Amino acid sequence: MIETLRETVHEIVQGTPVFDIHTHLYPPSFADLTSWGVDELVNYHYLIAELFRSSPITPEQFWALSKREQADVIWKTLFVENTPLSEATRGVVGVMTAFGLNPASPDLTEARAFFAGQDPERHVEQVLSMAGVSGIVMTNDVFDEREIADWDRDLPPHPKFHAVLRMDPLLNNWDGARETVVARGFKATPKGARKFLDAWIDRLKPLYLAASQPPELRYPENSRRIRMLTEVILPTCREHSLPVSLMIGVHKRVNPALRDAGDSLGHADTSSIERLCRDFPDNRFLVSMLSRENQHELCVAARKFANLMPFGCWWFLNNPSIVSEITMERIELLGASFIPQHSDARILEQIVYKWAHSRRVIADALTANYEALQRDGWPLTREQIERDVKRMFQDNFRSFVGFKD
Ligand code: RAT
Ligand code: ZN
Repeated sequence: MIETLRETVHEIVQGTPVFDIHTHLYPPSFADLTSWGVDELVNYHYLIAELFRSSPITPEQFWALSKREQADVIWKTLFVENTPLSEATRGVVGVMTAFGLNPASPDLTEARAFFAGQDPERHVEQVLSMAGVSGIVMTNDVFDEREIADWDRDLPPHPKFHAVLRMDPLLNNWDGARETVVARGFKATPKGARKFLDAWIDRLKPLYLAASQPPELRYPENSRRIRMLTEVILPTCREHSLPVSLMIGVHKRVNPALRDAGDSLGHADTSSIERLCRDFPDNRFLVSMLSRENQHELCVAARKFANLMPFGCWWFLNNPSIVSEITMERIELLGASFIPQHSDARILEQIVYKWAHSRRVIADALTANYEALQRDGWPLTREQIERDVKRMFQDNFRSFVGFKD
């Protein structure tokens, strides 16, 4: 098996459908929120951040342009005048190639015509199949007006798009959150916030509750954030038997002029996560941390607490060299008991490149560890590899959230 091990692992990893546990994608029925096509792809906020490093355009001038004009500026700067070497630019190249479009085109005319000709529903099915994705987990921010408007239209659920109740303002900005809680008919009290969450859980049927957190998250702490977490969110999760996802390490708007592209990161405190897992053994915590420096600590914390599930290589970590390093240390410390990746896609077609890139790196990391295992005398079989990959791509998440379909 040694000679063909790499090919076998790659083949299995390519062929195993993945459940994409955190995205910002929506089905076509969410008219204002669904996002696909070349103008959106090129306007990805990861690329907007890169634009200003290679063009004299100022953020103010950029934001004054129409979306189409913005895409044209980014295309000319990052793809015509420069080589698309970065992960985010390479991603656009991969998507164009996957759809048979010329990634070295001087402009976006051909790509625009191609995407304009797609039927949205059929396109979603095709993209999911190209990416090898069996299910998409959305991010449903119940403090976002557009999101609320779509849910209030009582849209029929899409069989492949699953809801997540996202609630950052409850933890990070109670003064803003209370207005929404009151507007939905609940009191601006911990009890009211709980009822607000109960009502949204009934409506969304989410797979988990989620919030992004700054690196300053500390537990225990005498703060509004920690009271909201321990007295409202964790009891609600227990009552509904849902995990909470904490995505930790974001410094919002370090450069406000860049808007969504202006966020950065910081090193967070992993021992606070350990204390939460210890003090709330009946809660389950899905945790992703943004700083590279937190990754080893998070693996060690997960060895101590089975109610902690590390997931994904998030945002600034989703680059092949870092995904490789993180996946290796996770396998070495946790075996197959973690969720290696999520796409975080904001634009539908991104799942094609994000999963292609991640699969390649995950397969290489698995190959290295299977090779070592064989060297130590283990009789490795194809069925074992299939079982491990399925566990990482599907089963760990399904059993952690209690999802069956
Ligand atoms: O990766 C991203 O696109 C970020 O802007 C965030 O959306 C982050 O993933 C989040 O969910 O907060
Ligand atoms: Zn995200």
